[in-house]
Amino acid sequence: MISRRRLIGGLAAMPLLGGCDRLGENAEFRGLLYAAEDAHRLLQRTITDRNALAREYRERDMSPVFRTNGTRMPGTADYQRHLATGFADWRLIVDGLVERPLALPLAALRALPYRTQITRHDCVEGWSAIGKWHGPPLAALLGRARLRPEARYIVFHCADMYGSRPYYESIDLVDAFHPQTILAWAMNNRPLDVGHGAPVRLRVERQLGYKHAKYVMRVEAVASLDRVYGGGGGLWEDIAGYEWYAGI
Ligand SMILES: Nc1nc2c(c(=O)[nH]1)N[C@H]1C(S)=C(S)[C@@H](COP(=O)(O)O)O[C@H]1N2
Ligand SMILES: [Mo]
Repeated sequence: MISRRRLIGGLAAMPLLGGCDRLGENAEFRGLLYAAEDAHRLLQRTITDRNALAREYRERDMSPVFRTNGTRMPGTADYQRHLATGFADWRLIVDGLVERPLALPLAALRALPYRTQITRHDCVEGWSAIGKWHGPPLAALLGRARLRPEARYIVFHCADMYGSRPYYESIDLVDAFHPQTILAWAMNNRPLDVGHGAPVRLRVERQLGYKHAKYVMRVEAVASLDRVYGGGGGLWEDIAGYEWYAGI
């Protein structure tokens, strides 16, 4: 972030311009000060917007039917084996640019403090549904794993394939630390079912449906998305030109 103090400090240390001995009367300085002020306010507003909460609804607003979309049953042998054994030896991997990589069993994930939120899911294909989600904030997991300073994006590797390509998605750290960004293990008061992304799926409530990765197997912190799969930050970004930032 631009440090306003640093800028003003730097200016104050400069020889005074135009022979004026009172800084406040120096038009050039005032112009710079206002420009910095504007930039600061603009930056502030942008940050505030990204951190604003998505609307949360009441129980009675919940959709009677919340459809499934995209993959409804991952076909890989690995996923099928986990499903058959009730995810008993499944582990959520948190790795990449972290100090302390994690391999969390489902029971450990469910034992973490969780958030409950009733939100509206909006799919680009033109449907919406309101559902209730429970799960630990992603921030809590990243806090435990301790992000390294080079980390800029969080990548979600999923169990399902689209043809020969694995489904994946990614978000930046603003969304990763947003309070409504959770790894949901329950939906509408029940353990997450296969259609909706069992055992865990991402909820990133300020963005469109395709960002909400289902069947999350691995959470990876990276410095750049360039070398992750096709470089677009997500399967649909790579193959169909979807926007990487799908803010709503
Ligand atoms: N792993 C994975 N995640 C996914 C998809 C998918 O096909 N695979 N589809 C996406 C799309 S386009 C939408 S709209 C939502 C659908 O979530 P739902 O099936 O719970 O309604 O999941 C998103 N996450
Ligand atoms: Mo979607």
